[in-house]
Amino acid sequence: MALTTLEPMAENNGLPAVLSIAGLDPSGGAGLLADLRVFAWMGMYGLGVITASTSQNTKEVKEIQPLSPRLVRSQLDILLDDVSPQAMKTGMLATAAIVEAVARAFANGKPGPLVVDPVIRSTGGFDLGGREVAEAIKKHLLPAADMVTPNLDEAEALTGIRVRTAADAERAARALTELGAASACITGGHFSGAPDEIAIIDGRLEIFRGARQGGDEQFHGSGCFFSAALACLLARGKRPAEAVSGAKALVQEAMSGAIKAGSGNRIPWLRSQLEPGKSKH
Ligand code: PXL
Repeated sequence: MALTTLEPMAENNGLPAVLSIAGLDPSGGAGLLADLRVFAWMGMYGLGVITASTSQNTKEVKEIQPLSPRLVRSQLDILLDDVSPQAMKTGMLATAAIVEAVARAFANGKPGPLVVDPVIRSTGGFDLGGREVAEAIKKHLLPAADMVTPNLDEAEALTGIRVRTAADAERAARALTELGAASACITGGHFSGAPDEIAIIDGRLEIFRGARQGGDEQFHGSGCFFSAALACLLARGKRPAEAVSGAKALVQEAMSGAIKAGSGNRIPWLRSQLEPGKSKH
């Protein structure tokens, strides 16, 4: 069908819009490409504001080139002037100045709930913003966050609390809410024991129990997947606790169906979603 014969999309054809503000990982395992894939799997209309390009594959990150904070802000402003996402997430913001630019864009209100995935370092240990970004997130972005989703290292970088046990995680999650996030969920994938998520939601401790997938295997982009799925469920109007447990179930399913795109870490994949050439509808 010729494009010109298409009807204009009324309210995105009923699809909730979700925005990711994140970096580009060309391997598609993490960052914007991974988020957009999760959004599509979950029946969302995906929007993306890019913060940085990286050169990397499934094995290693080689280089990062952040965009100017001005260009990140300009992408956000023109987009939000026209389209209203039902939820948003941030991933790699790369520099303190970009964190500030994004936070300032939401200083006078947001179109929908915001999930902050405080990306600071890659699983392989590459610096994706480091201490300066952690400080800027803490100071500028947490107050705008409806939910912050750090792993153990990120929780420690944001709060200064060394997180090894569930009790440490509870203290760190509470500290994150005291720093301004409405809710905080510490992702348990890096716990040495069970991969439980430990959250403070509306001031209450909530523990989401999980079983470990693939032994000690590290996946590329599981944190991005989790926060993207969480944003989609919030966009659908789920309450925060329901959204966390739904996102956890999805990331576990995706880890058990993970694909090996290169010779590095496997990438979470939802095999129950559309298969190429087959429609569920
Ligand atoms: O998984 C964290 C992450 C997020 N965003 C981008 C990344 C990575 C890890 O490498 O490259 C763009």
